[in-house]
Amino acid sequence: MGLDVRGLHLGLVAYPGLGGSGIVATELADRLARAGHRVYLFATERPFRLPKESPVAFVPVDLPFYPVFPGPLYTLSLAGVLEREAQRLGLDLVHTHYAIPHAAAAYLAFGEGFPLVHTLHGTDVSVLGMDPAFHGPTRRALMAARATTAVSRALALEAERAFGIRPRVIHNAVDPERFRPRPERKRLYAEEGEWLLVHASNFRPIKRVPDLVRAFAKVRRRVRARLLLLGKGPEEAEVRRVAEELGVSPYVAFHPPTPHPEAVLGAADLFLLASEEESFGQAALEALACGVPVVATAVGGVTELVRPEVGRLVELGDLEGLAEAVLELLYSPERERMRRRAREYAMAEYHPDKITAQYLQVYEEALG
Ligand code: GMT
Repeated sequence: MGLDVRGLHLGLVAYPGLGGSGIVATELADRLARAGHRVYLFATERPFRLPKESPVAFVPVDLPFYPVFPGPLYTLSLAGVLEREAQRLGLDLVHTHYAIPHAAAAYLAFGEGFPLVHTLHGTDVSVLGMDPAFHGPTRRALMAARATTAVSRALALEAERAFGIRPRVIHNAVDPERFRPRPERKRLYAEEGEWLLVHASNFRPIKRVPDLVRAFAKVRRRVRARLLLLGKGPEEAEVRRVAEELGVSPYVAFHPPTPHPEAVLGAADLFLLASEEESFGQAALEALACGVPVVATAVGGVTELVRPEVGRLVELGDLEGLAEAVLELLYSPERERMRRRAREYAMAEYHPDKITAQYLQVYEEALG
């Protein structure tokens, strides 16, 4: 008989900002807490997507600074908080999201005797995980954990090559109540008769947002369309420059990050993603749940997410191909059917109940 995993005391560790790993951790924490578990979310600030009325308890990780330190010691501070609070709160298990430095911090706090579960999200394996400065301690921490999960098969394979571990694949979830079609909002972002193309990210170079603008300029030569870029980040100035250079800046709009991306995504005709690396593509999943088909680059876990019946995949850097795929989907006789399929697919494969049950199964095994 399985262990009774009702009423667990769980500590989740996350980055609080705009990144997908923090969103995934926060939403999982919220669902677990609403299902009756006592959930404590450890982060340097209250996570951006944690609803005010959430039953999750936020535990701040303070970053004390002493003049002798070269800077704040996040890993050590987190380890100290975890160790202290786990005892005080009677935690049964700690689950970290994004391995660097969370896995090593948890290992430092508890060693091997405590149930630790880690979820790998992307660059914690492919970029930082491979950095010689972080690889050794992260590998040791992951090897010692009771369980490690990865958000896609592509990432699990990468983790196997990088760390010699075999993570279990648990895809990310999307809430279909919240992420649903909102065509009535389209008029807020586009003019009558314009197609609305949306992208959402943290505008890091890896997201290749300037590529999107270049492809959009090709689309715009053929049809009336608007590109709405949701988020903010280091490439914003370059994106504006490219839009200006190509003469499409009047049709490229920026929307600041919002805790309610569903209000924008639900209004779109298509969602675009041109990343050079993407272990999953959470924003693309959110768009699919809104009934919005996706055109994306065929990289990493995006190839698992974007099936032909709900979108199109193009080669990285193939801007002509991207523009063609956009036009094909906008004018496809299958357009309405594809929108319905996108939503049905997201609900069937990535429903929060299904994904939460998979994490609880991992907890059960880790505790057993
Ligand atoms: O790994 C990162 O670059 C950061 C991370 C984040 O916190 O945004 O993103 C990753 O995790 C998301 C949630 O699982 C995925 O949807 C993103 O695809 C993934 N990003 C990359 O792999 C670049």
